Amino acid sequence: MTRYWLPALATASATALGMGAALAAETPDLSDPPPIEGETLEDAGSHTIRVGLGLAETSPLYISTEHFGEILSERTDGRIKVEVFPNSQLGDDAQMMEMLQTGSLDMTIPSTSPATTYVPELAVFDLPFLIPDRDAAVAVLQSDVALDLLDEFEGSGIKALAYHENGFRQLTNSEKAVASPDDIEGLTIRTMENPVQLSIWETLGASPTAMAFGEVFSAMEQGVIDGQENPFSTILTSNFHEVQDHASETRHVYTPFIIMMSERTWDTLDPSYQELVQEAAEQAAEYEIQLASEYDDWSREQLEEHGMEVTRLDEDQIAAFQDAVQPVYDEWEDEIGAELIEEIQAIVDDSADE
Ligand code: KDG
Repeated sequence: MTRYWLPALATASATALGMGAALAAETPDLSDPPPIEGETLEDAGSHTIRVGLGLAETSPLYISTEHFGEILSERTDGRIKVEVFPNSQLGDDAQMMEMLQTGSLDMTIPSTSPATTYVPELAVFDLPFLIPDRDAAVAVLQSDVALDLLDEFEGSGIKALAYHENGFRQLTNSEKAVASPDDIEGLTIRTMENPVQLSIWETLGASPTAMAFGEVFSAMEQGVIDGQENPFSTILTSNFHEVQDHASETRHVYTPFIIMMSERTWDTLDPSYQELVQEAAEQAAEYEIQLASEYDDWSREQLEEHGMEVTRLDEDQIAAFQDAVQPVYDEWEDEIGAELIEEIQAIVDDSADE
């Protein structure tokens, strides 16, 4: 087990970026990364790969991306180096994907939600309460149906390598404890840049506004918005509890991340290196999903220790939210594709039977 401590320098840069005065300094006890196996590749040139992330240094995403770098470095005798830039330093998800297209950035790991600009069917992940638990999530992410969506990036200038977990999204706000859909009425909620996400919160009676992740902390601090929604690990590692008193365990959406590379960078790599990058992305994804699971309950407890009121919802309360957002399915079914939605639902049902 390993505990990661946050470097002082990173705290300073995060503060400058408006991510909160001090980042959470600690992580839970985390599994060590799996041993790096496989031969060292023959010399096929040297590369430095820059990866931009929206999340902080203590996030499962950052830690697994460091592991991705270690795999590449070790298997190429240091000839491939990976530099990771957290906290939206290089841009937000949408901007960083554009940078991949132009080749001004090598890699990023955005949520699927803003990536629907490139592959509209990814909006299936934005549908509320589609994925009920982590077993179902992992089954979906490993399915051919989901993996085929990664191939759809072909021709966009982006090479999509693998899914990572972001986690179940939970609502936070600065106004009141939310236990039922009625409590949402009138709240101004930040959503990811995605029309289905906006539709969820409109349907629930909120005033949603789409915003890049890097702007969320300041918007909440300045009272521009009342709340936002993200997994507990992100709420904690981005210090949202400093500006939000209430959280509700709504688990309303499970949108994964996609680890992606600029096609321009990809094309500069020798085929042996390309194969290694693909392998390392999949190994890092597996490690990240493990870390994300270790963060879940721990993050919620830490938030409570930091004084946040976390409202847990029982099955009936969750069902009330589920009923309230049904119109979102009616609105988006044709656009996303009824067949795709059914395929994902079938994978979810099968995972429950196992
Ligand atoms: O690196 C990923 C983040 O930029 C972002 O996708 C986090 O879930 C997120 C959000 O709410 O924007």
